[in-house]
Amino acid sequence: MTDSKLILPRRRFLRGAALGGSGLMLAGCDVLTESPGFRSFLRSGEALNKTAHRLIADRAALAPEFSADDISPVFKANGSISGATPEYAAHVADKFVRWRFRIDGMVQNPLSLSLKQLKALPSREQITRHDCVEGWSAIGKWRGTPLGMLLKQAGLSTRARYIVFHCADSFGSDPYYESIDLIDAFHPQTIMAWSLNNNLLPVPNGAPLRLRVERQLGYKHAKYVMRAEATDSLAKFYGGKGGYWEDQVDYDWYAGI
Ligand SMILES: Nc1nc2c(c(=O)[nH]1)N[C@H]1C(S)=C(S)[C@@H](COP(=O)(O)O)O[C@H]1N2
Ligand SMILES: [Mo]
Repeated sequence: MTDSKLILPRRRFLRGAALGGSGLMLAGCDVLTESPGFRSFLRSGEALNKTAHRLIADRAALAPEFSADDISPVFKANGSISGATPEYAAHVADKFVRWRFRIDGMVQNPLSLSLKQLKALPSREQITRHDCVEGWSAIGKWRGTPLGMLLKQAGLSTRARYIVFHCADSFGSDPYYESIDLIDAFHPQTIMAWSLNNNLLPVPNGAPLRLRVERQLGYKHAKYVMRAEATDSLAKFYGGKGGYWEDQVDYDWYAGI
C-alpha cells in the first residue's frame, strides 16, 4: 500500500512534440484536394493532428484518485522538513496567522491571501499517490485551492508561460523553488494544498501551503510555498532550469508520470 510500484517517465521525445506542429488548418480546398500530392500532404497533416491531439489529451488527463481505504498510514516527509528563514520560524510560532500567500509577477492584480482567506475559497479534495524519484510512494488525501482559479482571479497576463513557486526552505544557500507550465497550472488536480488527511498541512509536509501537481513526480510538488510568480521565462531564476533539483542535478523539468 505504501510502496506502490514507481513508474519513471521516459517520454522526452513525445513530450517535445506535444505542443509543436499541431496548428494545421485545412478547410475548403476542393480543387487542391484533387491533386494526389496535396492529398498525401493532407493525410500527413491529419496524422500530425491526431498525434498532437493525443499528446495534448495526455497532458490533460487526470491522475488516478484512490479511496479512503487506500490512504497510507504514514505520509513520509522528504527533503526539507521545515522552512529555513527566521520569518518562517515566526510563522510557525504564531500558527501562520500573519502569513500571506502572494501571487505576483505577470498578473494584473497581485494577490495576497491569508490562510483563512484561502480556506474560505472553493477547494478541491483528492486522494492521490505521490511518487518520489528516490523510490518510494505514498497515498494521501489533499485539500486545497485550485491554482487555476487563483490565477484567473489574479488576472494572469497573456504573455505569462510559467508559474514559479518560491519556497521558505533551502539547501545551503540556494532556496528551493519549482516551476510548471500553464497546462499544469490550470489542470483540475493542480491545487495549492493546505490540508493533508483532514488536518492542516503539517510542517514536515510543507506547512502552510504546498503545490500538488499530480501528473508529475514528487520533487515538483513544492512545499513551504510563500509566493507564486507568473513569468514568461525560467532563464532568470537561479540556475535557469526551472527548479532546485533541475539546476543542481539535472532532474527533468517536466517530470510527467
Ligand atoms: N520546498 C521544498 N519542496 C519540496 C522538497 C523540498 O525539499 N523542499 N522536496 C521534494 C521532494 S523530492 C518530495 S518527494 C516531496 C516530499 O513531500 P513530503 O515531504 O510531503 O513527503 O516534496 C518535494 N517538495
Ligand atoms: Mo522526491
